[in-house]
Amino acid sequence: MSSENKNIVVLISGSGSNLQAIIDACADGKIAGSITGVVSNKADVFGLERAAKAGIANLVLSHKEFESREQYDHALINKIDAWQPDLVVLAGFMRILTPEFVQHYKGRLLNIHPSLLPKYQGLNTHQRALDAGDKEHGVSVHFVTEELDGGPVILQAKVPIFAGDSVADLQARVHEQEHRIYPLVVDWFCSGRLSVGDAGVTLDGNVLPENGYAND
Ligand code: NHR
Ligand code: GAR
Repeated sequence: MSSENKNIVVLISGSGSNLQAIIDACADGKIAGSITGVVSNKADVFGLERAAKAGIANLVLSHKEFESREQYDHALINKIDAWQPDLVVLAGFMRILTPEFVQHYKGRLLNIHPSLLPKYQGLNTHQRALDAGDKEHGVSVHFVTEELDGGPVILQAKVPIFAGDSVADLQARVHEQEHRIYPLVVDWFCSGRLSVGDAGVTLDGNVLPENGYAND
């Protein structure tokens, strides 16, 4: 394990099961970093309890208290930067971020999106995959850019869709994969193996293909 110890800030809006997966991986020494703070845009979500239980600084910054997205994101930047992040991780964070925010964390902002990007950018991905009659679905970890769910993909995991699956079935199957791949990608970044530049995403000095690492 690397001796580096990067600061990670995680943004959530809900249950925080991906936050928990990252907390657990840090505790197990599987991530060359530690979470220095958690922000939720929603009060009373379970993810905040997870952070508190792990002894991680956390706060609510409600978008409802701001007149514009620009003002909200400006305040969000100030809160996040107080924790001196090397990496900012969106883990079920449900607010679209302004270009100013994205630019500020350029190259150190990750998202996990519940579809096989570029399919199903935006919301309700599980329902849309079912409606389309897809035979497979999955999840993508990507660097965030101004283009919503359009930033370069780092790693994807696929799951099958079975006849009769409900949204809840599919969501549970995807979640299982999310909890495997997100901590892994966070560690790649923290241990200095992963970066993004003009050539695209680089892992261990190799530029990755469009769909990320080892995607068939
Ligand atoms: N911001 C930028 N600039 N680029 C991305 O790729 C982003 C982003 C912010 C969030 C996560 C994303 C996802 O994985 C994400 C990626 C929220 C919405 C949305 O429509 C869309 C995509 C994602 C997150 N949010 C509504 C809004 O008006 C609010 C919806 C709600 O509160 O339930 O911001 O899917
Ligand atoms: C995850 O499935 C994540 O992929 C998805 O929200 C869930 C959050 O779960 N993200 C989005 O839909 C972003 N628009 P969690 O709070 O238990 O980590």
